[in-house]
Amino acid sequence: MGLGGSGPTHNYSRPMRIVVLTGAGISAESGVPTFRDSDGLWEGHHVEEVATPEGYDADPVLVHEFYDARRRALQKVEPNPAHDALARLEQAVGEDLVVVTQNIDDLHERAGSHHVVHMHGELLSALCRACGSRHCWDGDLSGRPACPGCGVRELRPDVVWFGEMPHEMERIYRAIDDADLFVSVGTSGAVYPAAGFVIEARAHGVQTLELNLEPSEGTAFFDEARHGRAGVLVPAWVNELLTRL
Ligand code: BV8
Repeated sequence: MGLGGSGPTHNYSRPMRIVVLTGAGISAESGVPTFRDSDGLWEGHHVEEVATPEGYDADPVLVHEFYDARRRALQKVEPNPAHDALARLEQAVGEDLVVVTQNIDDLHERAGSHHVVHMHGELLSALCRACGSRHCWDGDLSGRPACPGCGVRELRPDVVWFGEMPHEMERIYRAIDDADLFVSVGTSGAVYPAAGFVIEARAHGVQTLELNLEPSEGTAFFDEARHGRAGVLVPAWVNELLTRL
């Protein structure tokens, strides 16, 4: 395939199936803080306080304020060239590209991507703990608004907290197992099960590529790794791929 990697090559007799996993690093250049970088989101907050069901039960106001602030900040940022490049790739290959994101922002969709799986949930959605219904939500939740479905004041951020099962795991594993290429963009590889996807891909003979500012915790498992800013690496990789497709 000439992507430099020594892994399996793709014969272009059929469309190439691609899974792209994204993390906070792809939204960093849009001004969305990452988690572990020096000024990261977890700085100042203990993960178990703001991103666990137990933390929510212990202090829902603290947790709502944490997510209300991120929801407000989201409305002040825009997609960057890395998001735009993946939307362009989707235009070229359609359903043969699936973007699996750990991010709860909506920047992939705002860039024009449609086949996006939010495995850790979405900031612009509220989940009712009483009736289980989900509602598009761009306002605050700290005021404990009533659920539009059942009227009970039990709306929580519709995000996957530590200890909770990520969304659409079967669909994700199926897409990885059937893929020709697995690309990881802007993730430190510190949080599971996402951090284990490269292993799953390798186990199914899928070519693997890391695009990240620095080597991730799982960098050794990738056939090829390119380090630098997503806003540069992703458009360059997409241009390279589109010349081949
Ligand atoms: C679960 C939503 C049961 C909320 C999040 C196995 C081993 C050890 C532990 C576990 C294990 N399995 C499960 C666990 C426990 C836990 C876990 O992984 N703990 C860790 C801390 C060890 N996992 C869970 O609890 C998960 N649930 O396991 O359920 C289960 C599941 C499946 C099957 C059976 C049972 C649920 C985890 C989800 C938690 N929710 N987010 C919110 O956002 O507030 S996690 C959250 O943190 C993000 O979604 C993301 O996943 C993670 C942050 O990671 P990144 O996105 O990678 O961000 P980070 O800042 O770390 O790194 C940024 C990277 O970008 C860096 O490398 C940097 O260099 C790079 N970068 C920066 N700028 C740029 C850049 N790259 C390119 N360009 C740039 N400009």
